[in-house]
Amino acid sequence: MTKSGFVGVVGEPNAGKSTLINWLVGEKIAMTSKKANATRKRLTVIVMHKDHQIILIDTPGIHEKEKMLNKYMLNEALKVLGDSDLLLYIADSTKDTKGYEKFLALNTKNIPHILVLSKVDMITKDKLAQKIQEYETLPNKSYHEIVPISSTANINKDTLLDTIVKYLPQHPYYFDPELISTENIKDIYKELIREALFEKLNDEIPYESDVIIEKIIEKDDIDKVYAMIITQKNSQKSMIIGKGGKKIKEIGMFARKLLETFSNKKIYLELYVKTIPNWTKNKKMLEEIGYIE
Ligand SMILES: Nc1nc2c(ncn2[C@@H]2O[C@H](COP(=O)(O)OP(=O)(O)OP(=O)(O)O)[C@@H](O)[C@H]2O)c(=O)[nH]1
Ligand SMILES: [Mg+2]
Repeated sequence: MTKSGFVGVVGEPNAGKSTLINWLVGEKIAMTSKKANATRKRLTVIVMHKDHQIILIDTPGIHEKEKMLNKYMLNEALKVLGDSDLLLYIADSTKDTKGYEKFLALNTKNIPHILVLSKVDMITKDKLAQKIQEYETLPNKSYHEIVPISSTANINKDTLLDTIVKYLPQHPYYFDPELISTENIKDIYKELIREALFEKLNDEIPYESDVIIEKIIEKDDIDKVYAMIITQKNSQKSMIIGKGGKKIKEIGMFARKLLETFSNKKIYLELYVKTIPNWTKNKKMLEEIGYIE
């Protein structure tokens, strides 16, 4: 009677997808940000619940923009729409229903989905009831259930996990139940360093920057991580470094804490910055960073 399956986590940018995944697995593994369009690539996280295995796939927010990088991001989300056993559509409860209506048009394979109303700690009970009503009265709605949650205020975690399991297929475990992710350490560290860029930099800089992990030397008690931050313009490079190296030091300290919390080890982190003009629009460069398949 074991159940196991792939659960795509989709929704608009900033809806709270990555925060929800970290909350369900109980580890800070996916990068999150108050700025939208943070996640760029799929990320697989495995959650065991009552002897069932839920394989969650984090995705970039569904949005349309012209840049090649943004097209790649949308494509990542669309692939997961087609490939999953079940979808969680994460809808920010403080926003309108338009994102969900767009999703319905994209879900052409009619993959079963649960509508997860996120951030309910930010609204009153009355507003929540009203929001649920709005979704219930949509003529073409096709979710199996609505589950209101808050990842930051820890509301309805077990209800959500039980609901996910209810719609999972019967299947033996796909992965070792000890595993929390199929990603390699390089990709996880890269994302956590990207979170530091999103946290510490403003305007277009986080969107026009990325991280390439050059080398990790793993020892029992310490990981030495050598990473390159790439950005599009020399002016952005100067901002990332900051006066007397102040900014890059802040970025490094913030990133190091995230890496240490994740790995439970001491981290030595060396960062340097390189300008690569127009890398977000350059197919070859995107491939090198791992964004185009
Ligand atoms: N108050 C509140 N804030 C939340 C909750 N969940 C997420 N957030 C905040 O919403 C913002 C976006 O969260 P993310 O998890 O990065 O959103 P996302 O859907 O992964 O965004 P993209 O990767 O850009 O598509 C962050 O500032 C989170 O702290 C919640 O339950 N309550
Ligand atoms: Mg995200």
